Amino acid sequence: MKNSYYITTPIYYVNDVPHIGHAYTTLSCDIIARFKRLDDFDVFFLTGTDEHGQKVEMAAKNKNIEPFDFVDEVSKNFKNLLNCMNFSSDDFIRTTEKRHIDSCQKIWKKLIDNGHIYLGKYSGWYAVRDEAFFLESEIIDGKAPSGAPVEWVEEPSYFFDLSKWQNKLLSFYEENKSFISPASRRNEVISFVKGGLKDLSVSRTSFSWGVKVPNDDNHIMYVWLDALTNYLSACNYSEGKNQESFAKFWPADIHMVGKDIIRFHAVYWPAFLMAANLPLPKKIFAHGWWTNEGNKISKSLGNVINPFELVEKYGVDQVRYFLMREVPFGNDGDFSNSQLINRVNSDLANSYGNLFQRVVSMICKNCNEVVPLKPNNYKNEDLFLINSIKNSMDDYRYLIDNQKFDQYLKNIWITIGNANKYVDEQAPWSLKTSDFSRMEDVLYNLLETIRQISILLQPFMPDTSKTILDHIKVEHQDRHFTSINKMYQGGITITKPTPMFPRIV
Ligand code: ME8
Repeated sequence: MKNSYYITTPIYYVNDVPHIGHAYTTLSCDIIARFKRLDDFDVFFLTGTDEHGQKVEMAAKNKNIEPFDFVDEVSKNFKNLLNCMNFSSDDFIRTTEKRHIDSCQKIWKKLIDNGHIYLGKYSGWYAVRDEAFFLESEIIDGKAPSGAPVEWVEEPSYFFDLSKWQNKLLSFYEENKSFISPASRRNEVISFVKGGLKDLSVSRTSFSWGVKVPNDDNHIMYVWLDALTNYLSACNYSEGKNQESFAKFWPADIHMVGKDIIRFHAVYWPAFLMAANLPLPKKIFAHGWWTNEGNKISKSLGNVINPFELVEKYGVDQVRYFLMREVPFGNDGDFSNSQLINRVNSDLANSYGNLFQRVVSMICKNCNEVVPLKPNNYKNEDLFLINSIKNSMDDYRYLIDNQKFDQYLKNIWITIGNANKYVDEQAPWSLKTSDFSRMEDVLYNLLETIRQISILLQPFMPDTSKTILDHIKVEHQDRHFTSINKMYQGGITITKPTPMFPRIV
């Protein structure tokens, strides 16, 4: 039986249209999901939309639309992003679905039964933009630490006994060193928890757009308890009889999030789960934030980067490559059109595209469009080239398991660079007259290297890899990672290539 692998994106608020930040988080998950599938895991890749809470209710009100109609409309934009960016998610959860509401009510009852929720009264600050409560001591110049406006809230509320979980959380972080990654985020969370935890308000009464608290219709659940529970809902937590999927996929292998929501995932979520006697996810990875040409991205500044426009302008694999190659995952990054264009022209058009173009063209021109047969013997420089990826598969696995996407790409580009150098050094155009059989061996070795590179690049650039693997006639069942070790079948007829990555002027 295959090993299972469960990966999630945050579920996105439907108060707004998707932007580059949403595309970035989901892209990182798509790459891991595709990699794991090619590496023989049974993958469940979940994304979706967060449709309750005051922020969404207000956005609907501003448009004079009923919340239900509003969320139906906006959540479509997030679904469209999946196609646009070529995301391979297995499920799309919406928090207004019955399966999710049932699952929220189930976990609530469990928390009540286990004695971790009690009724009280909340009075304090609340930031609608962050959907978060703040202590007086956290307020800076009358605002939340994120800069979001806050309002004073006084209302009856149920509380979760978060204060009791401080030591258990700290021991858990200690015993599970990679639970919070990268390390800088781990330190941040540990010092927050060491600072002491207050019981958390987990219901609201001043508005109604949310999941009803079981047995108390005046309250709706706090939107973060509702939202986090999506990770359970999607693998059938609420369905008593049909729990194979839950047994198979829970706990999740990784929740991918932006650094803005680490506290909810690394403090509240494990505490809720422990209190409900449920196993904890294996890892929370918090990536950094993009700015736009040096400025914070915000609607009011009018500098939101629209992923649909970006893909339209530059192409989907170009955008996917740039986002993952430009910035070490976990760090903040600055988006700039000129950098994107540089990357496309130098790494994609000049290096990878050019390698494919010149090798296939030479085969067509010199070998009558037939790929030469596998060589009978190899020189050291041939083996260096054709074995470099084969011998490094465990390194690539390590890089994916540690979210080092830029390093993965850098390593592949070293092989691409070596292949281009091999072309120049072996000079097949002069071998054509001096040693035809050596020219055939050289061209075979190059195509074999291109085959391996394209298999390994599938998670990052699925369309390009498919085009290349189709072009050189690698069968579908031979595109799996175990096939890296199978040598390329020579003797196949191929056609002249068209440029893979047109240069952007
Ligand atoms: O927080 N750079 O939803 P949200 C990189 N519904 N990533 C960015 C970004 C930027 N400039 N801006 C946003 C929520 N993101 C909750 C989540 S999960 C149970 C509930 C990404 O629509 C980043 O992943 O505000 C961030 O965490 C997410 O969008 C926030 O999406």
